[in-house]
Amino acid sequence: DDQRMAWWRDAKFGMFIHWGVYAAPAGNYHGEQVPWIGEWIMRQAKIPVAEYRGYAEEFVPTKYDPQAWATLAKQAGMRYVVITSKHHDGFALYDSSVTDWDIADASPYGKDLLAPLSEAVRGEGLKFGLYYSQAQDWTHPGGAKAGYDEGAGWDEAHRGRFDKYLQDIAVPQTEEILTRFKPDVLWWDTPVWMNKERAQPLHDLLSATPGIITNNRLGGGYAGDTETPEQHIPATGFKGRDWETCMTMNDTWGYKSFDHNWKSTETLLHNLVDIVSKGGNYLLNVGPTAEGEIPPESIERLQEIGAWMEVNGDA
Ligand code: FUL
Repeated sequence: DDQRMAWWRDAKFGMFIHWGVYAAPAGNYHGEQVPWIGEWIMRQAKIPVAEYRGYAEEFVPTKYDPQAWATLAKQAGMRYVVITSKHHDGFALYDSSVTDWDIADASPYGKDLLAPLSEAVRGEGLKFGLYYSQAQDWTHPGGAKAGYDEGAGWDEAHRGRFDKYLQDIAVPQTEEILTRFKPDVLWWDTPVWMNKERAQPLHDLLSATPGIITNNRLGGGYAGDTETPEQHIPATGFKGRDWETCMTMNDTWGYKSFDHNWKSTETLLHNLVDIVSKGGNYLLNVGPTAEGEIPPESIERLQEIGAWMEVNGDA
């Protein structure tokens, strides 16, 4: 296990990428600025499934330049990249064969976004990881969570059995992403209503994937490899556990047009040093636009971090 974790422990610093259809509304719905994190807009504004699907028409990342993203991460001193293969809205950034709610079938862009990024990232010598929202899926029946009954949401279209959703969508998609993109990390999230039995098939898929590193958010009592403090730095590290703080550069993971609350480069560097001194990793987020651009404020900060790394980094 020490051998499996070696690259990750050595990495210290990674890029998180939250990218999907929510970047099109960018926090705005019917002329209103929707509060809170941008990738939750569908849930926050209770947007009906059929209407939300329409945003895929506007998610057309013609300016997507995976090589530029890989170079940016590399030059900032990051050693791995983790991108949302599917977030809570259920939209896949690759051509999934189990649904048409994906970039290839639902967006005019019409082709996979993940393989080009994995090639560019790995070409720079960095590791490539995938985030996958296994427990929340606000598009496929049975996957919505709205604090109501299991399998019910804010739209009739949500009605369905959670177990059926897991079997029809989450398990086959996990299998797809593992075999197609061979990620070095599988980053689960928000294990609402997961239990041992439900997590088991997903856990089994990972067991059959040598070398893969996973976090503590599968649910069902599976500890995974890493603790995942979110948006904060713990006072001390975790005894005997690997850990990674994930954090936004402003106040949202997914792109919002009106979030200008950027942390300074100085703060980001202090965070990195604080985390690394306690034995953790820093997974710092960028939220690209629907056109496929990382916001200039993020690029600027990553470049400044890179300049600091040139003097103070170890590679
Ligand atoms: C959370 C999610 O609900 C957020 O949208 C984001 O992905 C964050 C990293 O994890 O729990």
